[in-house]
Amino acid sequence: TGTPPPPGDIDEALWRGAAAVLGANWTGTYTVPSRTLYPHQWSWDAGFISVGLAHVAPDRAWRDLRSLFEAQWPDGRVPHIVFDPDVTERDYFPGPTFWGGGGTTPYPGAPPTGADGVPARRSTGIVQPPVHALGAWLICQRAPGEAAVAELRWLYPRLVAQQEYLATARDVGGAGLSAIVHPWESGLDNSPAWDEALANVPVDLAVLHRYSRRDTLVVASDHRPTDEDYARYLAIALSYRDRGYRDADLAGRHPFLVECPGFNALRGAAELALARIAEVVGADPAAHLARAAGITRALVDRLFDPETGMFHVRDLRTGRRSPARCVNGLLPLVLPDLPEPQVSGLVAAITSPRFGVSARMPVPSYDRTATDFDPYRYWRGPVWFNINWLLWRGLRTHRQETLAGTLRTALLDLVRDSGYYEYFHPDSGAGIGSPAFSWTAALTLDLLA
Ligand code: 9WN
Repeated sequence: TGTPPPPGDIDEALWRGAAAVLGANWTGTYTVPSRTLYPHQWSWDAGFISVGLAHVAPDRAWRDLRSLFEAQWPDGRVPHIVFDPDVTERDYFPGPTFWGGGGTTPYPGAPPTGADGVPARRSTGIVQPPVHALGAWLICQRAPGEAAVAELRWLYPRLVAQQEYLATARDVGGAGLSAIVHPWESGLDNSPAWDEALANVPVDLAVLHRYSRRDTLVVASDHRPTDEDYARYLAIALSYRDRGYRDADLAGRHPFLVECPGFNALRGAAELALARIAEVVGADPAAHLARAAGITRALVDRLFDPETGMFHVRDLRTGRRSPARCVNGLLPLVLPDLPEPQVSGLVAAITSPRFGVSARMPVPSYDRTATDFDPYRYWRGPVWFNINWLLWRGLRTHRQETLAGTLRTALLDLVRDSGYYEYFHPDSGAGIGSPAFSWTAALTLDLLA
């Protein structure tokens, strides 16, 4: 079928199945996360997908990232969704009309035209974790050559602008960490990490009822965020949108401003990937290395709790760190310069009954021992592939080879038994959410290779 054969002695059926999912979700210029649930391009999905495409179709991996960065805003932000003009408004909510405020210009501050002068695809005005520099670096490692260098030359200034935006406009707390302005920006939408900060956002179901959710028509509603969650998501998005997606004075007026350890750890990892890319394109890596070191320091100072041994989100409106133990609090493990006490804390958490990596099951999205742990509801319990892939890399970075090997086996068993699902039940391993999910397939390829 044109898919390159799997390297060496690996599970060929799993490899071909994963490649087929990516093939089916390819639109010609980018990959959708899922045909049924997410029919547009998502930002951090594109980063993970590029890592998998690098193994089977490197040209598509580069094209995917290009498609996303063609929709980058002049201020450097990379939108969390870039909408496909051929998909109807009914097929995903909230769609381009919501984000654009219904006006004729797509959105304030956004680029009026895209590549080659064609009208830009419309987008949201919020962002997602910046995993794209890591993706670009991994494509280049997997498929080096002149074409890769040319792609890196095109991407490098754009990746730098993305990081610059996050480091300046979004440093609302002034301590070197980026704030997210919406739970969707974290990628872990309804994680208990946001519960405290969201409690201060009033629920107005009338706003939600002006629209209609589409996700719960496709997936069981008790596997998705609640209507109360969605009412708050809309209120926060409208607050940002109605002020033109401007970041000045966020501290005084925006209802949701939180520092997330996962988001910032990935920003640090992006700076380290940019340092490697800089060497290839003839730029100076020093500033990237310095910025990465600063992010690690700020994470340790502001978000690490020595009592729990892990990282927690901080609400900038109250100054409080959330007590919830969520999987984004383990992600700083991806940082190679994380000091020893923090590495030990995270490894202890990962092996504890709260998150316990056993040979059978990868890390759940939330503390298994918490009273509100919910094995079905999205980011409040189920196992997610992208997060576990990041933890697998983090464990290897810190020479935890045995644990990394256990995690890899558990991840591959999960897809072999259940399929390339969006998320998985943390006890039975049953697939939940969308089947044929792109990042699960993409990262399966990377784990196998
Ligand atoms: C909102 C696409 C995205 C992922 C997110 C995941 C989910 C969207 C939704 O799907 O979020 O952005 O509609 O639920 O939480 O991480 O990028 O796969």
